[in-house]
Amino acid sequence: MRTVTAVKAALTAHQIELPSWAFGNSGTRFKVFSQPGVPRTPQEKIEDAAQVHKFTGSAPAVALHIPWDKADDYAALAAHALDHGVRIGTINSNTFQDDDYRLGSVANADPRIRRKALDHLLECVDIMDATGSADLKLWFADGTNYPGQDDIRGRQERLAESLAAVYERLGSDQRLVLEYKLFEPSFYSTDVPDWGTSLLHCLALGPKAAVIVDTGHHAPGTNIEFIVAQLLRVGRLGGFDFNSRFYADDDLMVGAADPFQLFRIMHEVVVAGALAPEAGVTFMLDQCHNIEPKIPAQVRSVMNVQEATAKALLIDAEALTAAQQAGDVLGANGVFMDAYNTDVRPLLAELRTEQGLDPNPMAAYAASGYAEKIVAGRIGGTPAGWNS
Ligand code: RM4
Ligand code: MN
Repeated sequence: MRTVTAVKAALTAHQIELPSWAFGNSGTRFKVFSQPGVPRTPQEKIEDAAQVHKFTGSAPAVALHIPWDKADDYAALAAHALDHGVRIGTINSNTFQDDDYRLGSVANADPRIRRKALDHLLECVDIMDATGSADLKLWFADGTNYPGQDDIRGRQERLAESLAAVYERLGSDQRLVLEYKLFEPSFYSTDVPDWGTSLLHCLALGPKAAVIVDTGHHAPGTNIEFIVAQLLRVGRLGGFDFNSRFYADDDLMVGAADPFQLFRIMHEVVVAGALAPEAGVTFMLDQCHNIEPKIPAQVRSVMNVQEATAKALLIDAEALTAAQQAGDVLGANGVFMDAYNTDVRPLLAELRTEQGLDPNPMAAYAASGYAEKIVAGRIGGTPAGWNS
């Protein structure tokens, strides 16, 4: 069993990456509710992300989404992040918000549109060069709505060709990470619907390609920790887009809908030794805060991940293995549940105090006055949101 010191050391090393878009306005297809004080620029999104790191000590990277975070000077944007105590992480591409992509982007039958999508992805790698980002995250809305609409195999070939061109452009320290999603916006066939399809493309590309597991992108009831274990086994888990869902891709706060599932996922990460940054698994949040205030929602999400991680680290590995090997079904499950049912909040509060942080990040952020400051100060300009 890990000592408390070892658990704290593992939690200290664990890093969570924040999505810039969580700080802008968002909503459903029915309505985007605007909140006062939301950022108007990528710089302001980074400043808000830096607040989350300031109060949790565990969120030192912020992912960008291009073109939502388009900037004239990306090296300057990276310097701005460093000035605020964070760094730019994953670069997320966007090939789903242009009229040209009605029938798809990199898998489109039209070579002109495929070229346009590829050029965008290559531009994202240029941005990574400027920001020092290691990962290019690809999620494609590509697919079809009606049987017979397009050739399913042909679309895979076109996709593979585009991916190979991006892969070719990567530097030695850069990765392509390919995210899957079972449906939406395509309703009949999606070109990268599952981890198997993503993995097949990654294997064909080479070692710098890995799969992203977005926890909201599965059919209800899917055993996500099994997928995580499988990808870790073959060294192809690039990272997570964490969020929670009750129905489809709800993008709610991670750990809100199903903290037990998050614990089971983190257990697979811990047993694979994949928690520390050197393991090459990114722990990103991909969330939208439609009705709740955004910065504290991100703070809460980071805390939820930390709580699940702490519980996973507290599993008595020797006792678990012994029970498993003895075929002791109830004993093994008991060891597992004992860890899950441990209240780790005092341990995390103690760790934060040792790190020079406030033991209660939610209260500390609320008392800091930052929320009032941005509401008063961010007047004029266009609030950031999905379409800006
Ligand atoms: C997609 C997917 C991507 C995210 C976009 C906004 O459903 O989860 O990761 O960048 O939404
Ligand atoms: Mn995602």
